[in-house]
Amino acid sequence: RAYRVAILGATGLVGRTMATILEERGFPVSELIPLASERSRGQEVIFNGKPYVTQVPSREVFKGVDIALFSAGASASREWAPVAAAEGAVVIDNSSAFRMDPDVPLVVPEVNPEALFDKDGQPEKIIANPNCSTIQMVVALKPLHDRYRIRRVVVSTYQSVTGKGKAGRDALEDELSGKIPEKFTHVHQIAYNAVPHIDVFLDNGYTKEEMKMVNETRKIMGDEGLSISPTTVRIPVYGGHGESLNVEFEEDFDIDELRSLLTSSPGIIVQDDPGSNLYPMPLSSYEKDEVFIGRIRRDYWNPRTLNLWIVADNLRKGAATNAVQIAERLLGRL
Ligand code: 11C
Repeated sequence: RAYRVAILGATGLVGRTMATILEERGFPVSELIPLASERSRGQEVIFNGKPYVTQVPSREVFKGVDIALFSAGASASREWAPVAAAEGAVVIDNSSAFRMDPDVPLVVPEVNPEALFDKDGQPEKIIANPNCSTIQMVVALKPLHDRYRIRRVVVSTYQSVTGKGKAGRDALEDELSGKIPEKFTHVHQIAYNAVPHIDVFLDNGYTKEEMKMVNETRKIMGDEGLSISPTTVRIPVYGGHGESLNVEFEEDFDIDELRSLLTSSPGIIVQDDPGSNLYPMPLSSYEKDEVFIGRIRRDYWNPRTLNLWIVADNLRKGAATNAVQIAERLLGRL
C-alpha cells in the first residue's frame, strides 16, 4: 500500500530535503501534501518529477493523511501536531516542541526503534525527531555504551550555518560577498569566524543547543546518569556538523575491537586512515545519509578514554533522513 504523506514546512531547507529523501528511498507515497505558512502559499515542491503546490495547514488538509512530517518550528508543531494526530495521522516532528515530553518517544532508529510503538504494538501518534547535533552523536555512542558503558562525554561541535535554515546559509553568503547586515543572523559575523553560541543562553551558563545535547541524549539512550559536557560552536561551513568527542568508559577497551565495533554498527561509516589523510569532513559528508567517524584514538593520558571525530549532514541524518527512517519503520504498521 502507498501512503498520503504531508510535509509541514515543505519549502524550508529541511522540508525540501524530506521530499528529496522520500523520493530517493522510494518511500511508497500515494499523494504528497506540502504545507507551509501563508508566506509560502502557492510555492511548488517537486516530487518524483511532478510539481505539488503548497497549501496552508488546516484541520481539513490533515483528513486522510497517514504520515505528517513536521519541520516548521516548535510553535507550528504545538498548534498542528495535535490536530493532525486527532485526524488519524502519525506525526513525526522535527521541532523541539515535544522532545522532552515523557509521553512522546524521541527516536533515532539505530538506537531506540522500540520506542516508536505502544505496548499494543501500535505506532505512537506523535514521534519526536531529535536535534541534529544529538542524532549524529547518539548513533556513534550507542554501540560504545552497550559494550563499554560510557561514564562521561566531553563534546565540542563545529556546526554548519544550515542549522539555522535558509536564513543561516544566506547570512554567510551575504557576509562573504561584503554585505554586512544591521543585525547578524548568527549573533556575530559568521564569515571568517567561529561563534560559540547556538540558540539562547540558559541560567546554568550553557546554551539551549548544549542542553538539548545533554537531555535528548539521556532520553534516547535511556540513561539519565550519562554525564555529557557540550560546547556548541557555529562555523562558516555548509554540508554538515562536526563533533569532537572525548569519551570516558567504565570498562577497558581494545582499540582495534572498538574500531571494528563502530565499523559494523548500523548507520556508521568509519573513515579513519591518517596515513592517507582520510577523516570525515563536512564537504565529504554533504548529501550523505550516514554518520562518518574518524580520528579514532585512545586518550593520551587516560587509558579508558577515547577521542573521536564525527561528521554528518545535518539536513539529512540530522533531520530529514532520520525522520524518513522513522516513517520507514512504521510501514505495514499504520
Ligand atoms: C542548529 N541544531 O544547528 C540547530 C538546528 O532543535 O532541531 C536544529 C534545532 C532543533 O542551529
